[in-house]
Amino acid sequence: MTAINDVTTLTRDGDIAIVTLNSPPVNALSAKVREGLFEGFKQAIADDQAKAIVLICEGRTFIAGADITEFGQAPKGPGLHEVQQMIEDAPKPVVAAIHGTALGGGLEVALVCHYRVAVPSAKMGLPEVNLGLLPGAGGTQRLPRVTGVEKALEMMTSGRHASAKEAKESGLADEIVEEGKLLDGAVAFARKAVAENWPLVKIRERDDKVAEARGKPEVFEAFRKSVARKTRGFLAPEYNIQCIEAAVNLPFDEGMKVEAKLFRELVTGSQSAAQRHVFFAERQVAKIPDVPKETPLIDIKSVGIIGAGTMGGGIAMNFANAGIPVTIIEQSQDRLDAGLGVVRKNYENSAKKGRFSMDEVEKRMGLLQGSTSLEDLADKDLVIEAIFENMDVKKDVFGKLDKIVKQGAILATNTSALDIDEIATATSRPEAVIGLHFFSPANVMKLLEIVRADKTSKEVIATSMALSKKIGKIGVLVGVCPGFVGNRLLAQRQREANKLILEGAMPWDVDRVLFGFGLPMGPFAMSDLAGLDLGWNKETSKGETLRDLLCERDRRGQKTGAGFYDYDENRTPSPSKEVEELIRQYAEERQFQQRDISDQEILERCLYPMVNEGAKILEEGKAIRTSDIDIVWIMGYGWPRYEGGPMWWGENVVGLDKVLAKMKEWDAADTSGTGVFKPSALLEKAVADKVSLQKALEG
Ligand code: 3H9
Repeated sequence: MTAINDVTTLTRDGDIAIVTLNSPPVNALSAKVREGLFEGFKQAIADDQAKAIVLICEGRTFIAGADITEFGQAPKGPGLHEVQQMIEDAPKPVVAAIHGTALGGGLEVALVCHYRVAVPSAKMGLPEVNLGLLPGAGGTQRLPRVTGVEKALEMMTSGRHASAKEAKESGLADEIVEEGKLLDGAVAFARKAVAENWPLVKIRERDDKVAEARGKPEVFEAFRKSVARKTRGFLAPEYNIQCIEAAVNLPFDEGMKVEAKLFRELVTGSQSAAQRHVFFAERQVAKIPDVPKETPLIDIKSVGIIGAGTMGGGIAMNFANAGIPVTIIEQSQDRLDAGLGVVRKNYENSAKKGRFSMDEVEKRMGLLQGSTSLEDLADKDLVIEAIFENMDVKKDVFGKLDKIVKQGAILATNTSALDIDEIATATSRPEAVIGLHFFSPANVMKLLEIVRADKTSKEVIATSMALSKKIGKIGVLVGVCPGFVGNRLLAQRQREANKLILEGAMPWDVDRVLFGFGLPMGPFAMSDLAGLDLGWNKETSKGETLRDLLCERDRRGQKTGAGFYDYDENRTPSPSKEVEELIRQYAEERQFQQRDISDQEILERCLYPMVNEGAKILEEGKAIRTSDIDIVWIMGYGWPRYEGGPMWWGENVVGLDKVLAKMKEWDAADTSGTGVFKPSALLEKAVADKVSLQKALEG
């Protein structure tokens, strides 16, 4: 055995050389790995006794891509293209042996090998698009030459990982070998290639699959249309498509030039920087400084949920989907039946859309039990209260749970607004109490705010974080404060949006600007969708707010065909003359000066206060790090990933100094006496010290 460097070894099994990489955690193509590959292959090629070469990785996976932490740094060591050329031009067969995930640059290395074998559990993909990139090591030119254009388009614009089975069917893998016997299988395959004198396949020389799409621009146009909605605002999907067009229409080397040019543009651009930030933010968020990884977890084998309304039913589905039995409690059998009926309908709709079978519907429904007695929660490991927002009622429920539910269980509330420390006082075990704030629809939305109260134990926090992963959510640990993190930021935007329409902007102006920024919809379209009469009552309406006035005219949102907007029978919105007049009159009566408001001002007024509020949340210790706030808004509110989240955007796209200057300007001009624009002390400190918010926070 020869140690090439500390991440690469070269060995020989008879006449087969084996280059092995071992660079945890994911064998990413760092300078060291590239150097190991370069030297390892050089020596294996020079070894006359080696008739073929196998490339294999140790640890949990084959190469999972370029080392993302190296982007933006000066290049060191041999370039990836150089390594690839040596492999592709090797005068003896090279076989990639794939387990885990061959992703991005990892798959691109496998694609310059002459053959690929994989175990059944292996996955392959080019997920660069999710980092705002395109495969920059020949993947855009080679993948379509293997799989054909349509599959390549779909895989590269979605970043999806294909299974080994699919890879075999599409030609990405040449053979599937027995799980756990990858090395033996790959060596046997290589030996066969030598014995039978198989050709040294260079994918770059293949033309048949791309030729099929030549002269058919409609293939690309149709594809662009099909992904337009999903990819709105993102640069990378379109750039990936252009590279595949180049693969079809240009010779290989020319296609490579297009790939290199577009890759450079993306990797130096702000979208990819933001999306790479989100990649690491998603992984950071699980790390809680004072809750070590070794913290013991409570085994959650059964769950109780109080409330079979929209929220309770949606929450229950998450656990049933993960195979965990749930008991749902309601006050009456009628409500229970109605709630479970809605859950069943949801599952049946999913089955109709082909997501799973009708048997699966029954299996999941079989995990859901209803009851009208809290006593049935006695033996549950986790109980989640999901009833309406009333402190007295919640405290009453928690007092009862304290007496009924076994010791050691977690008592959680799904409140989105109330003080969890106060709820915990209703029990004799505040260490067991935590907030699990699901977002609606709870079975769909990825975000879970995990709200740590003063006395919540580390075990309860660690278990909640682990559980969020198990049910397919991204859990973000936050502290108790009004609105927690997500809604606290939202309230800033909502307040300014409401003011802007009294100062001269129209609801559709505000919505257009925020939609254009990349959010899924603006605040007024959102209100119309949710229903303006949420919490509004005809009998008690005082006609004081715009909402009162709209509801009194039966403009209660999409469901009544009118709200801030007019809606046609397809629920397509259009600006409403009636609403415009109503707003102008309302503003006039309250002596608001109406003026022209620029799109830029709308954007700044709606979003800068969110950045300022995020900084306040950090200084109060209600979120652990700036990137956690970004994750809340990306996962829970649709902040565009290519803008990195509100804190990233404020810091890297706008500039903290600019945000601070505006906050000061608005604060000085504000006569309301509410201090809503008061700059955060942390923001002031970061700007004064010329450091990031995170740095300012850490000291
Ligand atoms: C590319 O290849 C560009 C080329 O086309 C062009 C070149 C010219 N680099 O996710 P996990 C870290 S772009 C650096 O928790 P899992 C990760 O941060 C790349 N670090 O594990 C984490 O660190 P920590 C295309 C990386 O088992 C640890 O590894 N490839 C990289 O749930 C474990 O990760 C991709 O986009 C990396 N490439 O999932 C694949 N990848 O422990 C990106 C991971 O300190 N990676 N880390 O928090 C993944 O999708 C998942 O990590 C993977 C494993 C599926 C591999």
